[in-house]
Amino acid sequence: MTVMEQRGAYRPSPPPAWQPRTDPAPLLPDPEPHRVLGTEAAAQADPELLRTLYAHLVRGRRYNAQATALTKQGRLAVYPSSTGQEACEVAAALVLEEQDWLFPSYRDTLAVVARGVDPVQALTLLRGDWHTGYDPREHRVAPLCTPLATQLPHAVGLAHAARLKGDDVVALAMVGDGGTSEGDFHEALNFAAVWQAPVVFLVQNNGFAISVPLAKQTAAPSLAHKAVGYGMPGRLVDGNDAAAVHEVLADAVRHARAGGGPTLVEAITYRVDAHTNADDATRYRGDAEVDTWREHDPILLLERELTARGLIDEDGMRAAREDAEAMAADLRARMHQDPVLEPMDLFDHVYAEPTPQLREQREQLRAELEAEAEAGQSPRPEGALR
Ligand SMILES: Cc1ncc(C[n+]2csc(CCOP(=O)(O)OP(=O)(O)O)c2C)c(N)n1
Repeated sequence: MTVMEQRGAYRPSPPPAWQPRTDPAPLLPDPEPHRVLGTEAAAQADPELLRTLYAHLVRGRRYNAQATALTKQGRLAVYPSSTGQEACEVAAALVLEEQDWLFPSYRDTLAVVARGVDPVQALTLLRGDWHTGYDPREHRVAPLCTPLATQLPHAVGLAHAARLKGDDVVALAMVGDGGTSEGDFHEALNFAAVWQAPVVFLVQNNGFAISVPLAKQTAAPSLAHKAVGYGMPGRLVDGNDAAAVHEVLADAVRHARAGGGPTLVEAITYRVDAHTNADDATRYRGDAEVDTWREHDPILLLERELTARGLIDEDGMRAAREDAEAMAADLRARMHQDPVLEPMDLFDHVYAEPTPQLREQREQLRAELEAEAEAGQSPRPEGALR
């Protein structure tokens, strides 16, 4: 018998212990991103929700424009605009209950503000201050996270701990398409699924990780497909359709709250502005591509729906713009006031118990500042030293 004949005769049977753990079919994302606006499903959407989403979207866009202007005026060190992605930002904040937690990345200031954080406090980090600017516990919003994807294991840990304690808490963690290539993404999703932690992962696929397009980032059929490998459902949604993003995220939050475990949601969207004010996007993409996405703009899509259903008129749209303008004027005025910074704060909130080295450095700085103050070299405000 030839080797080929022997192989042909060999009929392998599965090893005795093997059986599929989960049926992958229900976990697979639908082939098309979920859409609501402009479809028959839009008739079912709650008019109040659509109006609320609209008001937040218009405010969000104005906030991005104002924050970008503040970088040019030297009031902000850097700003990663989310213009074009407002639907994801706003929906992520609005689907959560008060007791839930939001874990944003550096691009998600709008979600942080929509969750109720003061618009100025939300910019503290990007202003170059050394602390978060807001109390994460007050609004249940973790610090805006600059290292890619590290917020994801934090979200899983918090959600898992809450579940062990019997607290009704869902964590929603936001990440970019580039962030899905990080080890932290893998570890977070793996643990979340194994522990069935009440977490929703929202990937905003905005096409780029700075200059790296998605095609160079991953060979996966979609980012939502990655969910299946971890044993959680993957969902695809049109990230510029605020009603659709809200619906898909709300479903995922409900599922997590009911003990159903985590979900990975991929929202297909587009970053219309450059990566940050320090980036020149014309070096890696053309205007034609950006223009195509401008036609699928989240505010435009919602405005068309609201108008078609007679839920908003010119006056309503003007009122939303005026409200956004007032918010921007307040932001501008407050951001133009110099913050009172206390150098000694540098050592706070680093460790629960400061190390001997930190204590030593702290005393060294205190001595230097006191010497400066005695020599009259430091115009620090009264009471700044402690
Ligand atoms: C661990 C880590 N590696 C590299 C960087 C540098 N970096 C900052 S933003 C970015 C691109 C991230 O792209 P994506 O995750 O798609 O998010 P987006 O900026 O598009 O929102 C990179 C590589 C970082 N911040 N953290």
